[in-house]
Amino acid sequence: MLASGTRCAASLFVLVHVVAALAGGAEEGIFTNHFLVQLHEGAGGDAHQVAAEHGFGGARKLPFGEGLFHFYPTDIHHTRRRRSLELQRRLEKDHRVKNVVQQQGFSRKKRGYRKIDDIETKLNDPLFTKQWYLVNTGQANGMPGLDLNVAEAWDLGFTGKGVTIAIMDDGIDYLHPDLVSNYNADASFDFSSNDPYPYPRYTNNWFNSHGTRCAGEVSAAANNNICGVGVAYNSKVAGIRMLDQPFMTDIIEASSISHMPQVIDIYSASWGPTDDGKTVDGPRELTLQAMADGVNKGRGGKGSIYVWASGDGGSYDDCNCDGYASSMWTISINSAINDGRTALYDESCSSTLASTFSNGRTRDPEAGVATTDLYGNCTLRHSGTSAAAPEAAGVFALALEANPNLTWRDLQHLTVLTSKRNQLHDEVHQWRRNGVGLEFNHLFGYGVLDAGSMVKMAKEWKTVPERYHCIAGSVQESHKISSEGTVTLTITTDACQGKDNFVRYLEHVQAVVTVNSTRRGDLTINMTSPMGTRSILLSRRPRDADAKVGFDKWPFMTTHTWGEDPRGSWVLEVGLVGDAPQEGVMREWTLMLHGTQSAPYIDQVVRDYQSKLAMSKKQELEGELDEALDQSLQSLLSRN
Ligand SMILES: *[C@@H]1O[C@H](CO)[C@@H](O)[C@H](O)[C@H]1NC(C)=O
Ligand SMILES: *[C@@H]1O[C@H](CO)[C@@H](O)[C@H](O)[C@H]1NC(C)=O
Ligand SMILES: *[C@@H]1O[C@H](CO)[C@@H](O)[C@H](O)[C@H]1NC(C)=O
Ligand SMILES: CC(=O)N[C@H]1CO[C@H](CO)[C@@H](O)[C@@H]1O
Ligand SMILES: [Ca+2]
Ligand SMILES: [Ca+2]
Repeated sequence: MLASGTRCAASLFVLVHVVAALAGGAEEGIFTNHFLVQLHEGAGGDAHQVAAEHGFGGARKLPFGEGLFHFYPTDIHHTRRRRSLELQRRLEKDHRVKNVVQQQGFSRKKRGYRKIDDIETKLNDPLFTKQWYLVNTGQANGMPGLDLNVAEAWDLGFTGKGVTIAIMDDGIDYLHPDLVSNYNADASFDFSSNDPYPYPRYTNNWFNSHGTRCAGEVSAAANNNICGVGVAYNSKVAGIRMLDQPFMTDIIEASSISHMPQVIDIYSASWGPTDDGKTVDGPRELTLQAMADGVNKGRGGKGSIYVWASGDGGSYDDCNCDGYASSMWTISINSAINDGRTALYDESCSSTLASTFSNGRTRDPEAGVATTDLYGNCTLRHSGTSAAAPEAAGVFALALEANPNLTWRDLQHLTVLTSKRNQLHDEVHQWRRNGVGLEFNHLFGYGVLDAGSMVKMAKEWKTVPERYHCIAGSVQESHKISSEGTVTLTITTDACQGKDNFVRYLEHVQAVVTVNSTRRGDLTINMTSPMGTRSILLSRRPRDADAKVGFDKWPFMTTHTWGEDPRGSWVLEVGLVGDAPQEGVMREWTLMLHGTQSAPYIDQVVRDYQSKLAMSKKQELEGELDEALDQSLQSLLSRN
């Protein structure tokens, strides 16, 4: 041990010298008052003594090899510019000292970290520095660099010009001085009271402030000395008031979602079925039709963009039981808090595509979302996944300005490719890579949106190839499920190969399931793709005691197999977990594949695309080359 330790120390010294020599030329030679000192065998006990005698503050034993110490100065923050040869020589002459290297100073920036002063756009809006979700410098004890990277998109000149975002909510205070200049009155409507003025109804607890707060996150004006700034501060915002009536109807939803689809580009919805952990509900007939029409005919055929909050039901709920969030036609957005953790109200599910930011856990009032509030006020406390969806709408507005040709599917591809793990941390679900190397998480989706990366990729993006739909197979026999045993079903498919609707590169996958049980909330369903990616389609919902309805042809959706080759065997596992024994009957599983026949990225600027993807997806690997990712990317990029 000792011998190898010594050898290690010796080679370390060689290495240190070489590195110092190499770095010397490149970096203006800043030297610190810190020394790497190796003491002769047996002199270790005197390290502090030796350090003190030479004027150091102290010595710290280093674990890299025998007899190695860090001699540090009394004043840690003081750097010197030059090598102190004299001190070096004095140390070298000391008979207890074997080797000495003065430590050079070089800079290592936190990834993605930018000082607020580095942003070229100088903004005078008083709340801008509180908007950590735009530029996170560590305000409110957050993680520096954990933000939407909007500054990079702004620096490139994209601020949402020419893009209109509708906030489908409880109205907008369109007289607010920070919203009035960006308000698009012509595209606004009040479906709660059938008039063109979606002004929020007054209540003394300001209950109807939701829409106004969401609007500010997207389109609050910049550089006007009022509140903060929107993600897309030169975009137009439309108000669609539709939440403020005793009951929602299919007509109100459908009318809202299909309101002026040639003028409104993006619809942001921060609502859905009750997040009580026992509801299974989704869009009704008219609304489904309106959504289908939106993606097919909206925006001149490029498709309306529907952004959806994934839900505030916390770990008791599963957003795949929310048919709005789990729809293929919506981009469903979850939230992280300012230190990268999940918010306690976050639901997880396999249909979430990506995440933005909101508040939670920490009591710091400045860790909330700063935005506009009712009656000309500002707030620091906007919250929930409600606050997350409009941030995404803002980022998508920047991307649409960068390339108005983007279709609704292009935007989903861009989201998958440019969202980042950054410093997101989910205590429950690991980050995993799917069969083509894309990293995802069951709660955060493909990670946090990165506006800078997205606009850069959007600028050169070529529309993805045509989309096909293949019914890969269906298992229709009844299978008994019990708490004792899981039911495992398999569908082996060629993904309609040889037919017109062959799907070779996946986008969304749906598992349409009919199952009932004596306790619906105890059902769990997992599905594994032929490339080995396991999606959790349904997790336990302890509050859901339904014993009658179950799931009736419910389309569970996963985004986690994006880009994969669907040919082969898909495995569905259905089980019952929970405290009491339960039973049920699995009656149908139909597997629906959606995606392209030709490689979606072959028409992109492959070289740039590859390096960008490599950069964005590898950021967290600290530059280590990930061979597996490269290889799977090659296969994704090559024609089949
Ligand atoms: C959008 O499409 C038009 C027509 O195909 C094309 O001329 C234009 O260059 C495209 N713009 C971008 C940014 O790709
Ligand atoms: C589930 O469906 C089966 C077959 O239709 C039926 O016999 C059973 O009673 C149902 N169980 C529950 C809990 O609803
Ligand atoms: C599905 O996966 C989850 C998470 O790994 C696990 O807890 C659950 O038991 C699985 N369910 C089935 C039916 O395999
Ligand atoms: C909480 C808060 O700031 N309230 C203000 C909102 O705006 C009205 C009208 O300007 C003020 O009177 C309130 O004090
Ligand atoms: Ca402002
Ligand atoms: Ca929910």
